[in-house]
Amino acid sequence: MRLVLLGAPGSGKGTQAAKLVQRFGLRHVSTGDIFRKAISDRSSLGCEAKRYLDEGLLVPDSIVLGMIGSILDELFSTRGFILDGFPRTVAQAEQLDHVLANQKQPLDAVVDLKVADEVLFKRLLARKRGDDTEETIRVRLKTFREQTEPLRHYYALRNRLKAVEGARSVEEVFESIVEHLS
Ligand code: B4P
Repeated sequence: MRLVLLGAPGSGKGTQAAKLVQRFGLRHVSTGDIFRKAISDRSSLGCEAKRYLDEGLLVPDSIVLGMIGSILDELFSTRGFILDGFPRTVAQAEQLDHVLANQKQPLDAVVDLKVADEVLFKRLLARKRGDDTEETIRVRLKTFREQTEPLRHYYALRNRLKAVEGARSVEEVFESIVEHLS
């Protein structure tokens, strides 16, 4: 199974990805986790990414696209994968399509976790991660609307989008995703 998890910051992509990995034995790639590890390792990627994460902005496509190619290539030998937080822009989605087409391994589904902004705000503030200040959250939600939300249309046109109401308990959201996938 090859999945993308789409959704605003705090919609529960990481939370649901962990459960999907357990249930289906898929490989999990979170670009957010990759950037946070690079920052804690003080690598050159981390130094570049840090200022964007700190400000609530997306890391530029030039950096993401340079980094993701080799990671995607490794995934095709596995029994399936979840991309959590990638793609986040149309340019990233186009690159992913290109790689998937070369491998003749299309996506099975793009799970779109829908959660209202007030709920996202509360969840992110409660999470208390370094990039979860009030001001940063405001920027991240605006960035999502402007740069990532167009992917809903992109994947709907390709008949891949599965919308899931994400403002329910973790277990209810998970069962609803599993239902969409079966
Ligand atoms: P990410 O790591 O992808 O994080 P996120 O979108 O903030 O959170 P997620 O949706 O995974 O929410 P979570 O499960 O944690 O991105 C971080 C940053 O990295 C981005 O802002 C960007 O700068 C950069 N980045 C990443 N990928 C990029 C890309 N491809 N291109 C450019 N830049 C990129 O859940 C949030 C909280 O809610 C948790 O505390 C959780 O416990 C709680 N929660 C989850 N589900 C719940 C539920 N059903 N009920 C109640 N609480 C719930």
